[in-house]
Parts: sequence; C-alpha cells; structure tokens
Amino acid sequence: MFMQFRFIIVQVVFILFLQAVFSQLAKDYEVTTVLKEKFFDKSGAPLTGKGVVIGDVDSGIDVFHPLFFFADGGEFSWTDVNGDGVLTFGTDGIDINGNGSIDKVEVLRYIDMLNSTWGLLPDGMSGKYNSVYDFIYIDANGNNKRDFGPDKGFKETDPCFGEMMLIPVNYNKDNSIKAGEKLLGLKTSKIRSVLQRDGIIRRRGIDMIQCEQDSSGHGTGVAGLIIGGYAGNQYFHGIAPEAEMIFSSVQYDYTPRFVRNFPDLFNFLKDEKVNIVLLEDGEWMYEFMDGSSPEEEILNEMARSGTTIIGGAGNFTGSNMLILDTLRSGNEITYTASAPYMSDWKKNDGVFFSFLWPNTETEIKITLQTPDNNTASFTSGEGKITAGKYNIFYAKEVSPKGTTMFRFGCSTKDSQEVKGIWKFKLVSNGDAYLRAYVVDVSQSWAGYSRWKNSDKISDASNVCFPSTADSCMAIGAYTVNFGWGINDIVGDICDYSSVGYNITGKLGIDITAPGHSTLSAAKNNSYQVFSGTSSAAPHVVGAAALLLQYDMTLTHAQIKQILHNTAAQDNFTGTIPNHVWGYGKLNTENAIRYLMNK
Ligand SMILES: [Ca+2]
Ligand SMILES: [Ca+2]
Ligand SMILES: [Ca+2]
Ligand SMILES: [Ca+2]
Repeated sequence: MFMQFRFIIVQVVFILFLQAVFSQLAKDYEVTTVLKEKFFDKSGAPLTGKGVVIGDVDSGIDVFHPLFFFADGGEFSWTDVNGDGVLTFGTDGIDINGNGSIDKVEVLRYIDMLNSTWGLLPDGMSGKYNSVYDFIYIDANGNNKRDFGPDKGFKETDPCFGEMMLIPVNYNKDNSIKAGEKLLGLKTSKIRSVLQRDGIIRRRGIDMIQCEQDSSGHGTGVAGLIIGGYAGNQYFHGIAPEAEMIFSSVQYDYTPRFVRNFPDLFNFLKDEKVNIVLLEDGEWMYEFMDGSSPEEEILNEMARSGTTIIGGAGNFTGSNMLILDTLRSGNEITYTASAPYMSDWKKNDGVFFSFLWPNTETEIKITLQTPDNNTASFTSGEGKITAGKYNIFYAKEVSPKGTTMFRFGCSTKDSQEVKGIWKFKLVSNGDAYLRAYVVDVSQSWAGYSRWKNSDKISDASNVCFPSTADSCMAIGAYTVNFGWGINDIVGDICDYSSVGYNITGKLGIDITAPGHSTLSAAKNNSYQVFSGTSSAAPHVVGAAALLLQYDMTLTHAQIKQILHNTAAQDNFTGTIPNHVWGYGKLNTENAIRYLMNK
C-alpha cells in the first residue's frame, strides 16, 4: 500500500452500491483498447505494435500474468478422452510424449481468472471456464493448479516461466472448445527487461523469471492496456498486444522529491533504446514545474533524438493543494493550510510547501506560523530553524528558466505529528504570479493536508512533474463506461484530470484519452477497473506504437503532430485546442488513417 497513491491513478474507496450499478450496466461497457476497425502495416501484417519497444516508469510489472506472453508456443491438437465432443478440463489433454494416451502430466485445466472489476466484467466469471477471459494450462504435476516461477523449480527457458498456458485459436464466445479446435501455446514474455527497485536489472532470456513483484499493481494495469492479451483470440486485449515493454521501477522516498532516482530510471530506458517512454508518476512538491530540471532535460534530449515521450498529466484537480494568486507590490496576504493527524493511514509527521513565482526580481518575505503559534520569517538562503516544537527546513532557489522557488519542510523534533493549522504571510516588493503547493507524507492526489479558507485555491494550472517537461505529451483523462460520482458524465473530462497552461505558458495538456473505468489486467491472474490519467496515457502510448509499426522513422515531433491533428472535437471538448482537452480526444483510427494517407 505504501505510497501507491503517487502513481497517476485514482484510488477510489470501495462503495458497495457501485457494484450494483456496474452490474446493471455491465453489458454496455466499452473495451477502450480494441480498435473499431482493422489496420495493416506496409507488409500486410496487422497493426499490433510489433517491433515497437515501450519503456514505462512505473511500479513494476507482474511478469507471470497470462496476458503478458506472446502466443508463439505453437499450435496444439488435444485428445477428447471422454469423447463428448468438447474439451473437458481435468480429463482431456495433449499427447505431448506421443505415446497415444493422455498421461497424468498431459491433462488440461484452466486458470479461473479473478474478476476484480467490481462488476464491470459480467457476473458468473468465476467457477467456470470463460473462453474470452480464462487461460488453459497443462497441469504437468497433476496438482490441479497452475504452477510457475523459480520456487516451483521452473527455469527461464520454460514457456510462460511455468506450466504451459494456452488459448483457443479463435475468439470463442460459447465458452467451450469443440473437438478439432486447436489451441495456441503461450511462450515468450512480452517484457524485455526490468530495472527493479533495488537497482538489479532483469532480462528476458537470462533471469526475468527472478523479477520482483509489481509493488502496487499499477504497472500491471498500465501494461494490460498496452500489450495485454491477444488480438483476434480474446475479447479484451491491449491496443498494441505485440509490442514489448521495459520497466523502470520507482522507489519512493518519504519526503520530497518522492522519486529521487529519475535520472537512473530515464537513462536505463535510454540505454535500452526504447521507441516510446511512458511517465506514470506525478509530483509537484519542491519542483520548479517549468520543465527546467536535469531530469526533464534527459527526456527532452531523448525526444530530440526521436524517442516519443508521453506522460499522464496528473489527477490533481479538486485536491485543494494548489493556490494561484497575483501578488501586488506591498500587499500582505496570508494563506492557511490544515494538516491532519493521520494521513493515508500513517501518522502525518511531515508537511511540505513550495511557493513559486516566474521571475527573479520580485522579493517575497514569507512569515510562517506553526500550529503552536510560533512564527519565523524568511527572505532568502537555506537552512534549518526551530519554531516552537517544529523543525523547519527551508531553501530559496532559482531554476535555469528563472523560476524562483521558496520551499519549506516542516516536522517536529522527534518525528511527532504536524497536525494543525499552518499559516504563511507573504509580502511582495513587486508584482508576482504566485503558485503555492502543499503535500504531506501521504503524497495523495486527494490531499490530506490542504489549503483552506481561500478563494485563491485553484485548479487552473496543475499539470504535474515530470509531464511538465517541454518534450512530454501530457495526457488528460475523460470518462468512458461509468463514472464514480454524481458529477461524472460519460464522454466528459474526469473531474480530477489535471488541466491548464504550465508556469511557462505552454499548453499543459496535449490531448485526452479514455481514463475512467477502463478495463485492464491486475496482479495475480486478475482483471481490474483501472482509472486516472494513468489509464489515459497508455491509450496514447498504444496509438503511438501502432503508428511506429507502420513507420518506424516517425519522430516524437511527428507523432505528436499526428495525434494533435487527428484528435477529435465534440460537444464536451468545445473549441479545441483548449486548456482542459488540449487538441481534443485521442482518435487512434483517425491517426492511423492520417498517417497512411500522408
Ligand atoms: Ca471431452
Ligand atoms: Ca501421452
Ligand atoms: Ca472463469
Ligand atoms: Ca500444476
């Protein structure tokens, strides 16, 4: 659970009535990752992302999930042992050793995939074989479950890293495999390499079977949308199911910047020569937000050399953690934040603030008032002071683009709580367009420590780092399928989706994509509902992968131009481009056609 909120996903409290709502509507749900028409590359092969490598900065990946193996294990005929004309699980099998009979180690069974979709997938999924969701396997040790991994004695060279999995050759809606209908073996991992949280690199063909588990399940959800499953064989599959992925796994710190090893994560993907980078982390605290960081410059350089850079814009809207205000010379203004005792189920022993303004001429004197009513004033410099029972770490810094940041980290002397009201009085000697951010140890999108009692609390400009990079295509999220709240409307922007112009004046959102109540893979043989700009960005990555398969010479700038030009306008987007929708809604079919007709 720890810090999984930092990923660009929306975590929603489980509410029972939603399950009922979902179940009623389930028959209407849209699989947003399956295109409405079929496309082919210049050699006549279907567009599936084949040959494209995508790097994802994320929580990691469940490398054993059945959706993440290529169906390259060959075709198999099976023996109808009991002669009833259909594949009978636990009885029928594949005569692998060719001795004319089905031995105990040749019997077929199925993995009953878990339905963790709160009713998005139909009821009745579990306890029976569903050809479009479940996976067949050879129960080679006859224990009636699918075994895999090094603990069970399997090796890197074993198909699917364990007992072999299979799917029907054709998309089967009737939930049974008829006699004579062949099976396709799954074999090679779609995951090429993983930089683990501990810095160890796992590689397919060498030691991928040893890969650490996805820390939160987030990366597994992202991967399901892009490379999951088998086009033509299954109802649900990702947009580019024959692309390959590489993961750079984030390790969170307890204080900002919460991910400190971005350079390592980005450079790993650069060294691996990925075609596309996907950014699935969003931050704001202690960041200049102007695209000037060394980390963002790595991304810019990758984009200049052709790599497509795409990131979730963030789910920051509605969190009350941003103030936007215009300070006038001599004015005195006070902002108030409230910090709770507990934050995301842990004691809140740190609250953080940063104040940004886009010039170096303006001097702002900041007087902080602690919850125990002690004050301290700051005009420049950096260091640590004590105010009441609190330690205050402060620093004033200027970015290469001339953004000034005054930041404060507040804790108590002995790791006790920071609960209470924190006040900041600002006096400026000139005009300044000010941004004031807050976050605490929860790092939550929802915001446990928040600004309060101010009409300057705003969401007008809240795209998150590192999607603030000049090169990054930042993706907003709109609702498909079902909303969670009374304000959610299918087709409209998600009410949490980050919006606006960046601090530099750059349009913060490039395009939007399906982000709310999309269907994807989850850890441990499951399907899940996956939402957020975390879900929107992988849709765009999948589209970019299809474009690249068609023309591998496309650069970041060209892909961006195609996606901008072909994004759709409708009654929800209004006139585009604009600060909420960017250039409109992703339209993958239009983008491919546009490229083909060029
Ligand atoms: Ca049978
Ligand atoms: Ca046999
Ligand atoms: Ca099932
Ligand atoms: Ca077994």
